[in-house]
Amino acid sequence: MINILVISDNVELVSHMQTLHKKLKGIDFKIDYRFSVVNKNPDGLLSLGMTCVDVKDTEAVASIVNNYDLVISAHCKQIFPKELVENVRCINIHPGLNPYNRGWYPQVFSIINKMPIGCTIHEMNEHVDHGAIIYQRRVDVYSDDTSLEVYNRVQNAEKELLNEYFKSLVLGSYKATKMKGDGNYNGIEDFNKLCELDLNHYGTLSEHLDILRALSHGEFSNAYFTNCSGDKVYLKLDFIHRRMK
Ligand code: 0FX
Repeated sequence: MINILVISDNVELVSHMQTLHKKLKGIDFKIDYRFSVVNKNPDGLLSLGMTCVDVKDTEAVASIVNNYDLVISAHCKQIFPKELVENVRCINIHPGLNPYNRGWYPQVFSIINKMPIGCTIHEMNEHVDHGAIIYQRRVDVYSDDTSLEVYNRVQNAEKELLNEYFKSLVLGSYKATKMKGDGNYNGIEDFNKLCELDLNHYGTLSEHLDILRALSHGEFSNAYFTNCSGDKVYLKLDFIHRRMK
């Protein structure tokens, strides 16, 4: 029996993975789903039958190591500790094309620094988004994309990889390849810094459009400046397309 634990804070990925169990026909397996304890809004995950786990808790880690053969992290809000990744096979589904823009919100940084973007399924080690690469898929970025369009394209690519390789991931029948270099990493503090617009920043209009579209993601309030009354004023880009025919 292969015992699998999926730890995810992403409703869409979990819903998708739950449709893939049929791909494991003929394999003796059990899959449990958990969300991370730091998730402040787990309603959607609770409605998928999930319960919570704290991967920073020593007893929880020991229990995972003793009871599971494979842990799949699918957009988990907690970073897995060394004790977990070194004692059970852990793989991560990451919304970025490692080693480029590892860490937070890869597509935001790719829109600005033009590094490739896509998704990566990789073995986990103690560093963030860093282990050997199992499967990857690159996606395009267009000049009229905001962060949201690129993110949706990345998430579709993640689902495609899962459709194609779920069985191989469960069985461990893949060849993982060491990353070519460490690439670069962006933390949440880099994202927060980007959000605080510097109104004296010099650059081309194209560079400024890139910053604003990278920080535009549906209903999220990201980019802001502070007005003369000391209030934060948030802004985002909304592209309107007109066909010229
Ligand atoms: O599932 P996910 O892409 O993110 C999760 C975790 O929340 C995150 O901590 C972890 N690093 C990642 C691998 O998995 O969903 P999300 O809703 O947190 O973010 C989705 C996108 O939404 C993100 O790429 C950029 C955008 N976003 C998100 C937040 C919270 C914003 O533009 N502003 C925000 O404040």
